[in-house]
Amino acid sequence: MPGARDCLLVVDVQNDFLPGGALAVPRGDEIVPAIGPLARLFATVVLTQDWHPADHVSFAVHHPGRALFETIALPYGPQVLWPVHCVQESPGAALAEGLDVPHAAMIQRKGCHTAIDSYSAFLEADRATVTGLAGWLKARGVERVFICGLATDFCVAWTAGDARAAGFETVVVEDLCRAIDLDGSLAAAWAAMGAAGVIRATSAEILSGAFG
Ligand code: VGL
Ligand code: ZN
Repeated sequence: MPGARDCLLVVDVQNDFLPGGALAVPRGDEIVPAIGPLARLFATVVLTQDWHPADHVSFAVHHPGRALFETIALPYGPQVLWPVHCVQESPGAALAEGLDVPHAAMIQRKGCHTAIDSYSAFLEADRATVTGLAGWLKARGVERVFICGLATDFCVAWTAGDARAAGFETVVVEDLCRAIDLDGSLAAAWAAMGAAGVIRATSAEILSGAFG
């Protein structure tokens, strides 16, 4: 069972990533009711919130002549162009209604800088700007991070890779994630997470105590 050194990180369970939202993740709504019961096993729970200014660099609308979901080169590297989503304080950026995690002590917002995207809850896309989450977790004695949420192949995968890089044991709760899957991005994300030493588990294994 999860203990004092464990944290559950719930990634981007926000209206815009649910069916009907601006950047809907297929079947993203299916995971929402199951997160509360899992979260009750964890004393430390962190929620993340994609939180972009309206003029954010990742929005295709700010790149005339470029198509939605196209990848462009920015000073820090490749960037997928997304629909306008998770604009600061908009209803789409709000946490999902059915997310029942009252004891979450921390909401880590990310992607707040106009010129830098951040799929990861730890390190922005320039791979230099930190959010401070690693320090927050370490100050609380967290050594192992369990991750669920949206989307498997973007914010979950980047967060998991950076959790490993920051020295945390990292477990992705695979049934409580859903993917966007652009051009093979889901398979690539699982391969990258595996190579980084990220472990996969199911919520049933964790809830039953079968996962150490
Ligand atoms: C995400 C694309 C753009 C995510 C956020 O939460 O996976 N994906 N912004
Ligand atoms: Zn975003």
